[in-house]
Amino acid sequence: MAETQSPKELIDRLTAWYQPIVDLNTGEVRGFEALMRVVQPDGQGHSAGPIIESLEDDLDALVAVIERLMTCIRKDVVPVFERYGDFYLSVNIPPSIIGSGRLRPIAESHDLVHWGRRLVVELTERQALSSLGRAAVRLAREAGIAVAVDDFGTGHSGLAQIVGLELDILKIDRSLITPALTSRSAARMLRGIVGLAESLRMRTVAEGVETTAEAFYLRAVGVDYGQGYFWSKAVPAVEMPAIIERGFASTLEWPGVD
Ligand code: G
Ligand code: MN
Repeated sequence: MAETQSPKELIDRLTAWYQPIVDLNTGEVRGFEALMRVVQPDGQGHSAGPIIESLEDDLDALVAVIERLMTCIRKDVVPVFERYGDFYLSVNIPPSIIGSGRLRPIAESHDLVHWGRRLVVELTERQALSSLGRAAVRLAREAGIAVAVDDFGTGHSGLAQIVGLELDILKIDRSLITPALTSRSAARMLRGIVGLAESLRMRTVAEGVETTAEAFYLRAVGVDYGQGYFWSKAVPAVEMPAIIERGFASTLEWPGVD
């Protein structure tokens, strides 16, 4: 018999895991993206995407998901913020939450407002360009929280509109990265996007980096940071300090010739 679970039961199963974001020049960890996971009895973390999608039209349930995420961040990340100075935390927050004015009270009740400069809200390209998304960008920045455009390259929305928004970080989708290694026109497009971000004073993060060749190429074209399985999947919070201390410098050294 199939079990049906209430939104609350589904939400209680969620926990946040953290994927490192790596400086392509030094290999140091500059940030983490918090990703919601459902931890299985064998310890594996499965994506919470299907659960969150099933709640998409239920604003109160979405608020409860974000409450849960903030509770995890308060417990997991604030002690790491206190111990290590220089990294940020990215969170995926639906614009409906920010636009309805619910983000700041949630952040306040979890004592996170004070960390505002080190928190980054990620909105997908598609979300950022909707009217709700534009309002959300403004509200997040007014609350002192930085904003990243996620999945850049998947929204078919045109560069011109992104230029009009005040944004801090551009996350370049894997679909723009992989072809750039083999196609000259795709490489030109990637370079153009990096140049645009630079002139808008936005930091760039390459998403979904999986190979050494991609990491070296991205560094060569001037992308700031990378995120992807090449360095690490999302990990449970207890692994964050070791990852910060170790960093990933060795992955960005040219292979030794001797
Ligand atoms: O779009 P967003 O940044 O929210 O996507 C994060 C998702 O991408 C996560 O579910 C994560 O597991 C997945 N992901 C992270 N790193 C990689 C990678 O190197 N390759 C691929 N294909 N997916 C990745
Ligand atoms: Mn994201």
